[in-house]
Amino acid sequence: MLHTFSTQKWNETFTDAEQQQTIQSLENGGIIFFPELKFVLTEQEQQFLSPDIADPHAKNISYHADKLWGMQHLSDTGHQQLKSMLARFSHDAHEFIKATLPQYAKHLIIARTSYRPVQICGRVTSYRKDDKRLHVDAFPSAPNQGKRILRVFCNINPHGEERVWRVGEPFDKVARQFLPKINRPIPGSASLLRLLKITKSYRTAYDHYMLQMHNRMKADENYQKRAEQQEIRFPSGSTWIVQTDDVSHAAMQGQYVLEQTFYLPVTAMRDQSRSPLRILERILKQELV
Ligand SMILES: O=C(O)CCC(=O)C(=O)O
Ligand SMILES: [Fe+2]
Repeated sequence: MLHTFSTQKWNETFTDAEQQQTIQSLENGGIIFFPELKFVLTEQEQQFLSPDIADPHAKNISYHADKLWGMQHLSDTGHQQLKSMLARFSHDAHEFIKATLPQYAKHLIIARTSYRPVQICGRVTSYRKDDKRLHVDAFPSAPNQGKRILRVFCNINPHGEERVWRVGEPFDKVARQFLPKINRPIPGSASLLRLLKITKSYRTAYDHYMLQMHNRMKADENYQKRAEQQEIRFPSGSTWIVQTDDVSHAAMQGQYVLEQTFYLPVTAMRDQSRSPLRILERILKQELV
């Protein structure tokens, strides 16, 4: 499950053998883990180590295309400084993916950066938004037409608190369990969602099945308890890379994490037959994008 590397620098070079290991591990549903790779905040950035700067209505503080949202109570200067911190993390995470997974580098699409200063444990939210329940990622308003969701997480907790995850069954097993309960997409619904601006791009049949799996996994209390799962504790000062469309996960406890999302076309994979897109297509015996 975890493949551990002793990397300490965001711009470290990886040997050919290590690059083979990282890509293989990731495409087999593993998590690549860097227990000694820290993101060090400047003295000025440490002012952001407080949950009070997060807008309680937003899930996270987000940064993309030079815009910041999901924050509150910041002066103009604070706003700029927090934006710079997220931009700096985004840059480091991108450099790091180029080093660890160079085969992916030129195909990567840089998506949102997030900062999560709120303690997860005890946070109350609707079941669909509740990441304390096992799920595979699928974004309701941002369909990705089969592209992989590749994420870099870094625990920056200043009090040594771990980020505690549960990791569930392999994607193929999750899919075989939930697909039989999911209806086909309603013809015309994807165009309507796009027209009404509910989705930012076209919700393909793939996106429909992924979102339904995400929702049904979270809704199923029995599944949450009974599914095969294991706890993983990511220490503060550690970093991990995971494809969250494929790896069933739940975040149970922890505070202060930075995260960078990338999208990757399946054609950039070494073995695209392992992608959720191709797995769902094999099970359903039809093209989904
Ligand atoms: O915040 C975390 O540790 C992970 C939450 C989660 O499920 C996600 O970001 O997809
Ligand atoms: Fe998730």
